[in-house]
Amino acid sequence: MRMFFCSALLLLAAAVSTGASAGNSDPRVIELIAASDNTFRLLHEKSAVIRAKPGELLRLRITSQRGSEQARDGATHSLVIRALRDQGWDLRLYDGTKDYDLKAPDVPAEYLVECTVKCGRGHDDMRMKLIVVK
Ligand SMILES: [Cu+2]
Repeated sequence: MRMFFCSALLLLAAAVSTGASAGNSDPRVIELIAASDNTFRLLHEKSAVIRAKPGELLRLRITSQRGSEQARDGATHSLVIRALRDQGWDLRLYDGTKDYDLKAPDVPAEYLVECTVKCGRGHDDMRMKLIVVK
Protein backbone atom coordinates (compact mmCIF):
# COMPACT_ATOMS: atom_id res chain seq x y z
CA MET A 1 0.00 0.00 0.00
CA ARG A 2 2.77 2.38 0.88
CA MET A 3 4.59 1.54 -2.34
CA PHE A 4 1.47 2.26 -4.33
CA PHE A 5 1.04 5.55 -2.55
CA CYS A 6 4.64 6.52 -3.30
CA SER A 7 4.32 5.70 -6.99
CA ALA A 8 1.06 7.61 -7.12
CA LEU A 9 2.86 10.63 -5.69
CA LEU A 10 5.68 10.23 -8.20
CA LEU A 11 3.15 10.05 -11.02
CA LEU A 12 1.48 13.16 -9.71
CA ALA A 13 4.82 14.94 -9.60
CA ALA A 14 5.60 13.78 -13.13
CA ALA A 15 2.20 14.95 -14.34
CA VAL A 16 2.68 18.36 -12.76
CA SER A 17 6.15 18.87 -14.20
CA THR A 18 5.14 17.67 -17.68
CA GLY A 19 2.12 19.94 -17.59
CA ALA A 20 4.21 22.96 -16.74
CA SER A 21 6.37 22.53 -19.83
CA ALA A 22 3.83 21.13 -22.27
CA GLY A 23 1.02 23.64 -21.69
CA ASN A 24 -1.69 21.26 -22.85
CA SER A 25 -1.66 19.07 -19.79
CA ASP A 26 -5.23 17.92 -19.26
CA PRO A 27 -5.30 14.15 -19.14
CA ARG A 28 -7.66 12.43 -21.52
CA VAL A 29 -10.60 10.97 -19.61
CA ILE A 30 -11.39 7.34 -20.25
CA GLU A 31 -14.51 6.01 -18.57
CA LEU A 32 -14.67 2.35 -17.79
CA ILE A 33 -16.60 -0.11 -15.72
CA ALA A 34 -15.36 -3.06 -13.75
CA ALA A 35 -18.78 -4.64 -13.89
CA SER A 36 -20.71 -6.93 -11.59
CA ASP A 37 -20.58 -9.66 -14.26
CA ASN A 38 -16.78 -9.54 -13.86
CA THR A 39 -15.89 -7.93 -17.15
CA PHE A 40 -14.14 -4.69 -18.00
CA ARG A 41 -16.10 -2.40 -20.26
CA LEU A 42 -15.27 0.94 -21.79
CA LEU A 43 -18.04 3.50 -21.98
CA HIS A 44 -18.38 4.88 -25.51
CA GLU A 45 -16.35 2.01 -27.01
CA LYS A 46 -17.41 -1.33 -28.40
CA SER A 47 -14.31 -3.27 -27.45
CA ALA A 48 -12.52 -3.37 -24.13
CA VAL A 49 -9.34 -1.80 -25.44
CA ILE A 50 -7.68 1.36 -24.18
CA ARG A 51 -5.68 3.01 -26.95
CA ALA A 52 -3.05 5.56 -26.07
CA LYS A 53 0.03 7.34 -27.36
CA PRO A 54 3.37 6.71 -25.67
CA GLY A 55 3.61 8.79 -22.51
CA GLU A 56 0.07 10.12 -22.86
CA LEU A 57 -1.59 11.28 -19.66
CA LEU A 58 -4.78 9.39 -18.97
CA ARG A 59 -7.46 9.86 -16.37
CA LEU A 60 -9.20 6.54 -15.85
CA ARG A 61 -12.67 7.14 -14.45
CA ILE A 62 -13.48 3.71 -13.14
CA THR A 63 -16.80 2.53 -11.79
CA SER A 64 -16.45 -0.71 -9.89
CA GLN A 65 -19.43 -2.94 -9.17
CA ARG A 66 -19.24 -5.90 -6.85
CA GLY A 67 -19.54 -9.33 -8.43
CA SER A 68 -20.37 -12.44 -6.45
CA GLU A 69 -17.16 -12.28 -4.38
CA GLN A 70 -14.87 -9.62 -3.02
CA ALA A 71 -11.51 -9.42 -1.27
CA ARG A 72 -11.12 -9.25 2.49
CA ASP A 73 -10.13 -5.60 2.31
CA GLY A 74 -13.39 -4.87 0.52
CA ALA A 75 -11.88 -4.51 -2.95
CA THR A 76 -14.41 -5.65 -5.53
CA HIS A 77 -11.99 -5.75 -8.49
CA SER A 78 -8.56 -4.50 -9.45
CA LEU A 79 -6.97 -3.15 -12.59
CA VAL A 80 -3.42 -4.36 -12.99
CA ILE A 81 -0.83 -4.40 -15.75
CA ARG A 82 1.85 -6.64 -14.28
CA ALA A 83 4.59 -5.22 -16.49
CA LEU A 84 3.74 -1.67 -15.38
CA ARG A 85 3.03 -2.18 -11.70
CA ASP A 86 5.93 0.09 -10.74
CA GLN A 87 4.41 2.84 -12.89
CA GLY A 88 1.14 2.91 -10.98
CA TRP A 89 -0.83 0.48 -13.11
CA ASP A 90 -1.86 -1.41 -9.99
CA LEU A 91 -5.26 -0.21 -8.80
CA ARG A 92 -7.43 -1.84 -6.19
CA LEU A 93 -11.03 -0.96 -6.93
CA TYR A 94 -13.81 -0.50 -4.41
CA ASP A 95 -17.49 -0.07 -5.19
CA GLY A 96 -18.22 3.30 -6.68
CA THR A 97 -16.61 5.66 -9.16
CA LYS A 98 -13.15 7.15 -8.79
CA ASP A 99 -10.56 8.88 -11.00
CA TYR A 100 -7.04 7.56 -11.36
CA ASP A 101 -4.39 9.58 -13.20
CA LEU A 102 -1.88 7.42 -14.99
CA LYS A 103 0.66 7.76 -17.75
CA ALA A 104 0.76 5.45 -20.72
CA PRO A 105 4.12 3.69 -20.96
CA ASP A 106 6.75 5.09 -23.32
CA VAL A 107 7.22 1.76 -25.07
CA PRO A 108 4.66 1.07 -27.82
CA ALA A 109 3.20 -2.38 -27.26
CA GLU A 110 0.10 -4.31 -26.35
CA TYR A 111 -0.29 -4.64 -22.57
CA LEU A 112 -2.55 -7.08 -20.78
CA VAL A 113 -4.85 -5.54 -18.17
CA GLU A 114 -6.06 -7.99 -15.54
CA CYS A 115 -8.25 -8.12 -12.47
CA THR A 116 -6.36 -9.76 -9.61
CA VAL A 117 -9.20 -9.79 -7.09
CA LYS A 118 -11.14 -13.04 -7.01
CA CYS A 119 -14.44 -11.50 -7.97
CA GLY A 120 -16.44 -14.64 -8.76
CA ARG A 121 -17.50 -16.34 -11.96
CA GLY A 122 -15.66 -14.98 -14.96
CA HIS A 123 -12.79 -13.63 -12.93
CA ASP A 124 -10.16 -15.66 -14.78
CA ASP A 125 -11.24 -13.99 -18.02
CA MET A 126 -11.56 -10.51 -16.57
CA ARG A 127 -9.05 -8.87 -18.85
CA MET A 128 -8.70 -6.08 -21.32
CA LYS A 129 -5.92 -4.49 -23.34
CA LEU A 130 -3.95 -1.31 -23.32
CA ILE A 131 -2.55 -0.70 -26.80
CA VAL A 132 0.14 1.95 -27.04
CA VAL A 133 0.83 3.16 -30.58
CA LYS A 134 2.82 6.15 -31.78
CU1 LIG B 1 -11.62 -10.42 -10.73
